This record gives sequence, C-alpha cells and structure tokens, in this order.
Amino acid sequence: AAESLSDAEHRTRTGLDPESLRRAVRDHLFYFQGRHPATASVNDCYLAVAYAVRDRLFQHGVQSLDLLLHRPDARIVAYLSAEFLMGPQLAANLVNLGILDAMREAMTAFPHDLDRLIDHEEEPGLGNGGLGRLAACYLDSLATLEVPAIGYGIRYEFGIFNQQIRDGWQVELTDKWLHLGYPWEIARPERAVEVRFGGTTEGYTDADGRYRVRWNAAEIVMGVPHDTPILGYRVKTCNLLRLWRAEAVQSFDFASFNVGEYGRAVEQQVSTETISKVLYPNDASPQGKALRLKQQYFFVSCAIQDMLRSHIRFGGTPDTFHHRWAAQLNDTHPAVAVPELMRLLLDEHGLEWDAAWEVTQKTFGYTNHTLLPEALETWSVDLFGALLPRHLEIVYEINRRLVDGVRRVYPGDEGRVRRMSLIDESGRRSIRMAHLACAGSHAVNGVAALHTDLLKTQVLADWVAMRPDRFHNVTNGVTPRRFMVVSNPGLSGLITAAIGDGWPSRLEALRELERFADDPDFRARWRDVKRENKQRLAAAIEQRTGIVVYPDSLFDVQVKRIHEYKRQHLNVLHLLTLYRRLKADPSLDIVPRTVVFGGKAAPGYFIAKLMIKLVTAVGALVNDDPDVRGRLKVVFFPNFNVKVGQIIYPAADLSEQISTAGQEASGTGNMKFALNGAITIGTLDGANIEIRDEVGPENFFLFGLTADEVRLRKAAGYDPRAVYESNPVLRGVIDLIASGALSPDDPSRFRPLVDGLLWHDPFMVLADFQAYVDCQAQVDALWRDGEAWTRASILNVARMGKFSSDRSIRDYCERIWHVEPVRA
Ligand code: B1N
Repeated sequence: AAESLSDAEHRTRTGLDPESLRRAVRDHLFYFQGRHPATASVNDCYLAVAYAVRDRLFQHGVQSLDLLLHRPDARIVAYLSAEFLMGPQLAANLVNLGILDAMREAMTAFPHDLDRLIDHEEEPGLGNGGLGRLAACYLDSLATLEVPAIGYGIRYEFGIFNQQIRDGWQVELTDKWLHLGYPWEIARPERAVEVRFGGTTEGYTDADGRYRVRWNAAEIVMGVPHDTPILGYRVKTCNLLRLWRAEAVQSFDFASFNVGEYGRAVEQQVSTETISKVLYPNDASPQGKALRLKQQYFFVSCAIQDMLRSHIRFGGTPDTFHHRWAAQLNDTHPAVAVPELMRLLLDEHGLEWDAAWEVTQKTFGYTNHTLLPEALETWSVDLFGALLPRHLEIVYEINRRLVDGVRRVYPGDEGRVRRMSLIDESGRRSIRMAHLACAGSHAVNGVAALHTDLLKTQVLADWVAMRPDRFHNVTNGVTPRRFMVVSNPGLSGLITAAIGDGWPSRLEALRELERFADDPDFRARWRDVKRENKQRLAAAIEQRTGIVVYPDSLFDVQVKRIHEYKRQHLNVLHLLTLYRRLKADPSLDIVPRTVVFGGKAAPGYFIAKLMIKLVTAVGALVNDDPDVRGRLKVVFFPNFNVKVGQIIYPAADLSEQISTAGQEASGTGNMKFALNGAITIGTLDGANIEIRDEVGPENFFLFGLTADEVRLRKAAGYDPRAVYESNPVLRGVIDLIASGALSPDDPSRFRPLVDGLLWHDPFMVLADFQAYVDCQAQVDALWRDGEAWTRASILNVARMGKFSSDRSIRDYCERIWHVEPVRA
C-alpha cells in the first residue's frame, strides 16, 4: 500500500476531462460538504470546485516533493516575505492546469456556472501593494520555470482592510478572508515549530570545554504551517507557499491553570495568537511596534528552523546548509533571519563563528524595495534586546567584526565607521536593518535600473565601496498568466490567434505582434477587445459607485496605494484644469475622459485620506454638471485589490505613472497596464524608464523633472510659492480647491493639502504641473487619431516582453541564487 500511484491511477482519480471534473465536483459536494448538487449554494459549489482543483494541484505537488527527495543536490529557493498578495486562486489555477474550458463545461451540470464562482471568490489580501504582489508573481514564475521554491510568510488572520467610501471618505473594515473557509491551503500541525521570545542569556562550558551560550526564553509560541500549492503554467512543478500561524503552546501556562486561574491561561493564549492576527496596513512606512518585530521574528524563525530541519533530514549537515537553500530577503522585514541563522548554527549546532558566518552570507540575498527614508527600518536596541536578547549579542558581534574591517580598509575614517555601523548612535540607539541585511548577504539588489543606481550612489554608497561586486540590479516583472491570460481573455485570444499560444511562458514572443501594428483589420479587432473590456469596467463602476461612464471616452486610470510621492493630487490638478476650461467655454471641443482612481490609504496617513476625499469631491462637482455634459467623469473605484485590478488593467487606455522622479523604486502596475495595451503617461522614474526604452519614446508620454533635476532644484532652494504665483492656470485650480467650493460643508477642509503644496511641496507637484498639463494635451492629440493610438497600443504590448516575471526570476536564478530547474 506504500507504493506510489501509477499515472493511470492518477488519471482515473484526478482526470482533467469535463466528465472526470464533473464527477469530482459532485463527489466533493456530496461526501465532503453533505450537499445535494441541485440545492447547493454558490459558496458550496465554489468550495467543491476549489477542492477538486486542489486535488489536482497536490497530485503534481506530491510528485515535485518526491523529486526533491531523490535529488538532495538540488538547490531550493526560500523566498522570505512578510507579505504575499496572492489574489484569487481559482481561475489562475485552472489556467495553469490548462483546464479552464473543461471546468467551464463540467459546471454546466450545476446550478451555478464557473464564471459566477470565479466572481464569488474572495482573495487573501496578505499584502499592502507592490512588494507583496511581486512575491506572488515570483512564486508563479519560479514554478513555471520548474525551480524548486518555497515562499515563507505569515498567515495573517486579517489581511489588508476592506475599503469603503462613505460620504467620500475612506472607511476601513476588517478583512475576514477566512470566514467562508479557505479551500486552497492545508494545515500541517504535525510540522509545527517552537519560537521563543524574551528572557536572558547565560554562558556555559560544554562537554568539549568550549564556551557556549544558552538562551533562557520567557515565552514560547508555536508556529503552525499552512501550505498552499503553487503550480507552474503547463508544467508539472508544484511549489509551496508556507504561511505560519501563531498558536499557544498548550501546556505552557498550566501553572496558572492549576491554581484555578483559567482566565490567565486563556489570556496568555490570546496574546500569543495576536502575533499572526493582522497585517500592518502601512506601505512604505514601518511602525516601530513590538508586535511588528514579533511578527517578523516569528515567521523568520519558523522558516529557518523548517529549512534546517529538512536539510538535516535529507542527510545534510549544518555547514552545507547553503548548498541546499538560497534564501531571499524581501526587503528588511525578514532581515532578522541573519542573526537567527547564526544563532541556530552557533548555539544549536555547535559551529564556530567563522564557519557559521560563511554559511549565513552564502545563504542570503537581500532585495531593497525603497529609498524613502521613512521606510528604512530601524529597531530600537532596547526593544530588540528585550525581545531577542541572544540576537542582540549576535548583532553586536557582527558589528564588531564589521567595524574592525572598515577600520582596516579606511584607517582613521571614523565618519565612515559611524555611517556603516549596524547601530545608529545618533539618537536613541537603534539597529539599521538594511545594514544588517547587507552585512549578512552575498548579494544585494535594487528593483529597477534607476533605483539600483540611486541605491548604489546614495543610500548604500559606503557598502558599494567596500564590496562593489555584491550589488546587482534585477528589474521587477509581473506574471503574464494572471495579468493577461486570466484577466484579459479577449486580448489573449486575439494575440494567440495572431502569433500562436507560446507567448504566456515566453513573453519576448510578443514582439511578433509588431507586424500586425499596421494591419487595419487587426487594429479593428484590437479596438473591439478594448471596448468590451471597457464596457465590463463601466458596468462594475456603475454597480459599485452609481456613476455612469461612457466606454467611448478615454479611460485615464491611476490605481495604486495613495501616497504623496505617487502624486494622485497632480492628476487632480489636471482634472480641475480641464473642468475650468469647460466652465469657461462649455462648447469647447475636448476629448471626453473618464478619470478613474483606486487605492487604499494607510489608516493613519491623514493627507492620503484627504486626497481620497479630494478625488470624490471633484467627482461630486464634475460628474453631473450640465456644462460638462458627460465629457468628464471622475470615479473613485473602492477597495482596489488584485481582483479589482484584473478588471481595471484590461480596460485602461491611459496609465498614470506620475511619481516624483527618484521616488518609486520600480512600480509594477505600470507593467500590468502596458501589457494590456494602455499607453503610459509618466515620469522618468523606476521601471517607467525601462518601459519607455523598450516600447519606444514615440509610444510613451514623458513629462517632468528627472531625478537629477529634482535633486538640483531642491539644492538650489525650491520655492513652490513662486511657481504658483507665476502660473495663472495653476493658480486657478489651487485657488478653486482653497476656496472651499469643493467642500461647502467645511470650506477649509483641503487647507492642509493646499498649504503643504504651497509651502513645502516635497514631491514637486507644482514644479511638474505645467509639463504634465502639456503632456496631457499630447495625449488628447494622439487619441483624436484613433488609428495612431491603436498602433501605439499594439506596439506597447509587442515590446513589453522584458517585463515578464519569468525574466526577473531567470535573472535571480543565474546571478543571485545560482539555482537550476529540476524537471519532472
Ligand atoms: O515595492 C514594489 C515596487 O515596485 C514599488 O516601487 C515599491 O514602492 C514597493 C514597508 C513596503 N517598497 N517598500 C514597500 C511595503 C510594506 C512595508 O511595510 C515597505 N513596498 C515597496 C516591488 O518592488
């Protein structure tokens, strides 16, 4: 009975034809959920289909694991990330399995069709934005490229909040993604590990007479892994997303229980389980809260212990850990992995410092995702030491050796020592997590060419000077399976009809579309697809906001987290410019536009929330004004997430990527838009620069200061007030906002925004205003030439192949991880 299943047995149990699928769904409904197919609810049917699909994923998954057992030499990637923004799983898994149509047919026998079930699915929002979504795209590409990999993270009970718009303001609601059951994961309580916190350390001499350290912790928490299978596109490789849930160690506080303090025992349990309760909803501004550090250490310790355990079980030894595992730190959130691996190698496995340090450095790579000073994580030494006393000692020892090294190379340069130290001594002493990550890694990378340059010349310049060959650029990418095949079936079908079906896993093949760019018939079909997608979005907009928009208008879209550096307010200033032109001359012949915004603001970020209110206030002013007569519509689409993105990207004509140059590390929404035929209006920031290089400057609307110009302008003493005074159009819109006309119930409501722009404007909104307005006029001009617009749209898609996350992952595999595919 222990033998494994034959291929034929797999086919009868987990067949991929409509008849087998229908039987599998029916069996799950009946035997697993106790439901009669005829009376099953939408959720019943959804769960049954999901379980039937999961069976088929695990069929591949068990085989992939089997393969690794027999290939102990194969290197495995561990992607350590505090966030995985996976998005809906059903359609993506059906596409990767190649059974979307078969399942659609199978479901005709049930009361709810497949598209209804796909629409019903709720996504696990276990991430804030680009960083978490990137991790999810990378898992898809790793599996597709047949590279063995595990994503390690936290199974937050509550993900990113649900956003409602009430009276034009953002309201946050708890995200209860687990409430109807999550069918894609499987809990593995037998693989739980223990994680410790607090207490003290003590030295002792071991049996061999060597000095060692023991950590007497004050608190023990259990980490229980929950595994989600990650199948590649049309391959047999199935990897794992392993998320950890914090649970109380059952017997831990029996002392209080025994003396009748049941309440205290339960309190302990509640406080323990708080660790994996909720995702911090801040994008790019960490909170120095003890709970956040606990979350970070919790999942990192679970992951490293899990990796070590499996390495040793498959016959490895601690000193060869890095042969088996290549671990990537997704920003500094998991950087405590560096002292954690050191601790395990030193204290639990008895390695000497130098040997442990070599293993550690060879294991880790570190990806930096932001230069924003407020986003560079530091932890106060006091907090860190109270929670992780042994790790603090190890950090000090790493630092002692680091500082020695700096002094050897740069004798007398104490300024450099202070700058490079892992400890910031300028105020209350704190640990610089980016420095810890650099110290403990053999490779450090930025996420787009400009970002890597700025990283190397500014934030990490001292580190580059010491170890120039450790720095790399790996430009981000996105998965074309989810962001084209799943979300834009119309365009995907048209592309496949033209160039065959190989492009989703070989995205450079899109270049073959170039020869259709001048084909009138192909252009017409291209427009038809876009129109259908716009109709679909228009229906969703009306359903969710009540606003009626016209699919023939130019869909001008900005969806991303709300942040001053992303400059949603610059977009609003343009909107008001158009509005004032129409008010001045209601018969003006302007290009009809629908301007769509979407995105969440961090709950404590006052100005970002005010920006949302500003957008909705402009919508209230503009949308029903008879002078505008439907030529301008402004929509704030609520609760932007992966699922909403899958409706929005395919329907966009114009992609707004207008961050202040030098601020957006890469951006990935920019790629999703362009891959769906939107043309970008953008600054020379992040990956915009590389997108423009690829698609051609004539197919990209460029405006604004460069990163260098921003720096110079600030150094010269930027005076936003002077810009305001000298530009009557700008003055007109700023005065309109300041006048209270947009907020009659509270005339000074937008004062903080206006004052910020006039007196500080750190993101150079006013400096870029006129260039942006002029560039939007060029957008109008091209739009009026429908054929030329379509041509540019086709060429955008044809030349975007570089931005597949498959290319990014190949870069990581070759240059950073040194791993190879393991073919089934
Ligand atoms: O990472 C993305 C980039 O495309 C974006 O440009 C970048 O802004 C984003 C603290 C972050 N950087 N830093 C974060 C997220 C959560 C958090 O608590 C920082 N997100 C980014 C992918 O490279």
